[in-house]
Amino acid sequence: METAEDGPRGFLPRFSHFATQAIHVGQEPERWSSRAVVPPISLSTTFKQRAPGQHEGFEYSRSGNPTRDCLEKAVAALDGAKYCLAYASGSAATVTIAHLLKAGDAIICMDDVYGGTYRYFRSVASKMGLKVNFVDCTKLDCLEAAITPETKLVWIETPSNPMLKVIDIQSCADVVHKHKDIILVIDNTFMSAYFQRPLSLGADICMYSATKYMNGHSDVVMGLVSVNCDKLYEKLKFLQNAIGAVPSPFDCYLCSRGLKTLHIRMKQHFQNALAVAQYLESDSRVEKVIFPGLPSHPQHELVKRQCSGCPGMITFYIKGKLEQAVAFLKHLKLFALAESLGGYESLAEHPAIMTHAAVSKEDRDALGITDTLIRLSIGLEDKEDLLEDLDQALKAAFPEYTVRN
Ligand code: P1T
Repeated sequence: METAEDGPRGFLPRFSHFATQAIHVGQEPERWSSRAVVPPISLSTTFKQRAPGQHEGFEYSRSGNPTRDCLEKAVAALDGAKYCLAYASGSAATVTIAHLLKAGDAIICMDDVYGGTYRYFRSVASKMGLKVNFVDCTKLDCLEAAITPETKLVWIETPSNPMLKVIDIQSCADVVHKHKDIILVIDNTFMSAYFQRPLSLGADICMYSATKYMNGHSDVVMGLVSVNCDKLYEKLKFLQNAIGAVPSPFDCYLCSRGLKTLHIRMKQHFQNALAVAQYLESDSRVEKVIFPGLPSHPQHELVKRQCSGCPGMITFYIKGKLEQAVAFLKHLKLFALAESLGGYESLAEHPAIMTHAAVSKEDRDALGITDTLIRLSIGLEDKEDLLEDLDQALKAAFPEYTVRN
């Protein structure tokens, strides 16, 4: 289904030079006296100055670190951005961005977001005097109607976690930027830099939980933020140092390494996820499948216009009740029952009990995060093995059932 130049049929063409940039930008051996081809891990917390205030760009490792700098330069290139900044986690990046605001300011947040983002906005930021309004940003008129003179930030995840709603970034940017002081943030965690470039579609900030696809190996917790605006960069850089939620040099090294294969991994995640989504959609033990790469997804045409592919995230409703959902999850053998996503290994989880437990029952019901909703992160295993595992877990959940495909 892929052509070398254009990627999957009907989707946005691949971004040019992506793989070359992932492998080379920020990693030039000439940057180090040893000319090491693999960037060294710079563990020193402090850097010797020639005279007070005279240094090679690094003073203290919280304010700047050579290994972090390699990673930030590479990610900026991959996002088509001027700057990138790394933080200790995706959540730390969220908190740091929220510090751009002051008490009394208001945030509009997409109604369906990662449970931890919801928890931070609802239970923490609100205590610091920030007003937060959760809005379904797939509906532009709802977004427009929610904007008040106090609104200073619009926070969007696309596709959203866990309902995989797809939001039109360009149209949201057009609405938001009618007002000159509002910052549009796109949480690009699910798509990764490989499939979606929010800054080129009008977003002011592109952020990631790099814990997911960007690192891709489930061994680093990290956040990344890319911007083009000099002023915004200066503020976020100041906050990176002032708040101090920075990643370790070793984690920066690992994430740089993960990025080198992002383009290969994302293509395979997409292929595997498409096979799993098609399988689930045709199975009578499954109520409904949500995967933006399927024509049945309500924003399938938008995703093709906006992205060059889809990641390995699938959400589906199993038939029956909580009992069937739990039985299915308990019987999976290859898929690990675990939170998180975007690694090479396949994971399954129950959003209502796990990742989105912090979302109020009322909000969960309104969003459709029910007892029978299951989220899959499709990894890079052989797809036949994934399908076999899903099938045997479905059989265990429905022992009396005759499959009618
Ligand atoms: O876990 P952390 O690196 O702090 O990132 C938080 C975060 C931000 N944005 C999105 C879209 C996310 O999915 C996450 C973390 N999500 C999970 C742990 C999860 O299982 O959904």
